[in-house]
Amino acid sequence: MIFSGTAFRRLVAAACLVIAGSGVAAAREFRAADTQDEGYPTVRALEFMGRLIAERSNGRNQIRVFHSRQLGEERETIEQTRVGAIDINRTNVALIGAFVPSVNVLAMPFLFRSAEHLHKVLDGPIGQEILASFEPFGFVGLTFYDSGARSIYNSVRPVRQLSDMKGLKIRVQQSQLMVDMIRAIGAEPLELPYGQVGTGLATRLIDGAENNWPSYITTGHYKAAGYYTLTEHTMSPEVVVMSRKAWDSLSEDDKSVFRQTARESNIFMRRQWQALEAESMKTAEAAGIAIVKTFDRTPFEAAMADIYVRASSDPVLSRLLERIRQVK
Ligand code: GTR
Repeated sequence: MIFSGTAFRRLVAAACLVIAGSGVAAAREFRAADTQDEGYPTVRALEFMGRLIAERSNGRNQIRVFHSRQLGEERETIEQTRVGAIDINRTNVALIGAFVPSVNVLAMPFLFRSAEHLHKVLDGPIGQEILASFEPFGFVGLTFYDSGARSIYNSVRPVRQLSDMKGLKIRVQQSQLMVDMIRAIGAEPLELPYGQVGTGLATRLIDGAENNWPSYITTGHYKAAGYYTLTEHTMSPEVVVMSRKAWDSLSEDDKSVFRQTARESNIFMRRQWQALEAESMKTAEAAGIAIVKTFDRTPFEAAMADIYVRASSDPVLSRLLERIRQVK
């Protein structure tokens, strides 16, 4: 059927009247970015948060999750979130540390004694203060998500001692702190976006990378880099932030719904994380990955001393470090 210009305009006007008359408020869609793939716990947690928000606003607010780097690589999505082009972002603290300096404290090497220690810090006043520290930089910190501990993997040799790191080209996240860490232990760091690590391994641009068990497995990196050493050199968690622009447009009631549902999504995420870590380790074992579990970690820790010396010259960072260590 072909309408004349006038007839088409009348039709549109009539349709608008019907919608307006129905009293249904237009739903608002918030775009959320996550570099991980569909089904990864962070993506599922954002979707969970979205469902709660939709329910609690009677469908008025909707979250649309763009996983698998659909909105770009992590660093770009952080920039876009800062200017308000993306509303919500789930990122690793190591990356957003380039924009919000005090957040870097959570990525410091060998800082947390265990996942329990990390959780106590994140769930307590220090975690709250760090989330609040995002605001002057264009973000609102909503909650943290688990990311386990990061360890080094490569395709060249099993790393059993510090000297085995020498000369290995190791991909790191786009983060100065991560560059410093890998350099400190004698390897050559190379900053690459997450989406390029697979190709980097395949083309031998890099010899390896470092990540937690679930990322090592879900990306398929384990197929190209079969030596995994449990260095557990950092426990940098994930964080969910909202752009200040989107945040400022929310009513006070909506703000508290976003904060509350983000916290609930954190609990939801934690329940899945440990199981997935264990399952991923089993997948690696079944695939014949050479996992180096028992080795002397002390020289790795000692090699990071300069990073701590530099951090302690920053009064804010050094006070935070001291308080984190005191958390029992
Ligand atoms: C993952 C993290 C991603 C990304 C990635 C990386 O553990 O969930 O957000 O930062 O590491 O190494 O780039």
